[in-house]
Amino acid sequence: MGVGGVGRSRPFAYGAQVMNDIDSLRSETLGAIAAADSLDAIEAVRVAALGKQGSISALLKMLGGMSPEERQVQGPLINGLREAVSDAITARKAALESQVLEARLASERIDLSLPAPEAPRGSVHPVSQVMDELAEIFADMGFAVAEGPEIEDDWHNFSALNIPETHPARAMHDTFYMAPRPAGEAPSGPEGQRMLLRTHTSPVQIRTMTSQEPPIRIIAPGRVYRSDSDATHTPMFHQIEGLVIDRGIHLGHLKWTLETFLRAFFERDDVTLRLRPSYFPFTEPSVEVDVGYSIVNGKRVIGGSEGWMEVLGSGMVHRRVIEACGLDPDEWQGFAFGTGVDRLAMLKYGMDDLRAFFDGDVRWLAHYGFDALDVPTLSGGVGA
Ligand code: 2NL
Repeated sequence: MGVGGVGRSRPFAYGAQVMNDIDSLRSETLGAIAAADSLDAIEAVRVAALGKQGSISALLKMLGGMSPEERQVQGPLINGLREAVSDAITARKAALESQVLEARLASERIDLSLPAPEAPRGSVHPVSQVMDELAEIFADMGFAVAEGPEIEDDWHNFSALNIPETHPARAMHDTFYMAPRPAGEAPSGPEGQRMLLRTHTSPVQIRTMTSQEPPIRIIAPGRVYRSDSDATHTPMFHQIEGLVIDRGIHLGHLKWTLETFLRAFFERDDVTLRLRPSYFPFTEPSVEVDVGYSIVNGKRVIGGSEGWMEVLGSGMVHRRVIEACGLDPDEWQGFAFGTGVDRLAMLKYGMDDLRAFFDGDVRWLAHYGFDALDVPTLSGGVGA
């Protein structure tokens, strides 16, 4: 007979009948407990015996209908049965639980003496690493990092920088313009200006000059875009520009700043600078900066004096640019500079193909990338 059927099928009968029931229930239930081979099975036995509709619960309910004398005899017997079954269930459950745990421990065991598994790891792109190095070097000289939109308007990218409508940099082959709106629709930018992808990070400095009071000391690193693509040019590349605006700023401040920056970046004290007169619409005078290099194992290395290599463009901020930003050029002067981050990375870390920078080839990244924990700091060194 099934354990679950005991309570329901038995007619109420006291005395010898009840004692009979207790004995057979005890052996049936204890047998079922011993036979239960899973936690689910033991739970089923518990519900059938001790649950609301269970066989032992039915016996306990019968106590209420008995005479006091009979209850005094049957009560301890039925309660004894309930306790014995309950204890047996608890013990069996504990045994089954430890069996389950043993099985898990056996199947999930790991050998902690094995070397760590080789997991795929990312690396920091040389461009990101160099940007972090530049931010660290300039932060030490009191420069903040400024950022701005990559989609710009004509005024911030060109007009404010004294670049006239006829300047070749505005020509279609250099600048990526946003598609013009169909006739009759609202113009894309402020005051009907055409929007474009910034061709340099100078508009970030324009935005800083029009929104902050001088003195200003900022660097503006970021992506820039030009419609140009060959072995040494990619349509997107990275630039960093620097800007200082204060009273009484002159070319000497510019030269010291660039010299200090280049010596820190290339981690050599023998970096020498050569300033050559040049032309940019936004600076006057304008200077191009060369650094001395030497040849080691057939490769150019910054430092020494075997030749000169151009690394930067710079100059004193043109008074028309200062005026365009709403400042009085007789009170405020400044210098600015700009250079390519990708090229700086190539020079410092000996890479010779610019296009590999943007291929996303994991083998190249594994070779030239940096460990995520190798954060450049001035105290720990900004180099590799
Ligand atoms: C180069 C030359 C340069 C600047 C960028 C600049 C910015 C403002 C005002 C004046 Cl807001 N000048 N930037 C000045 C001189 C040179 O970059 O060869 N870049 C790759």
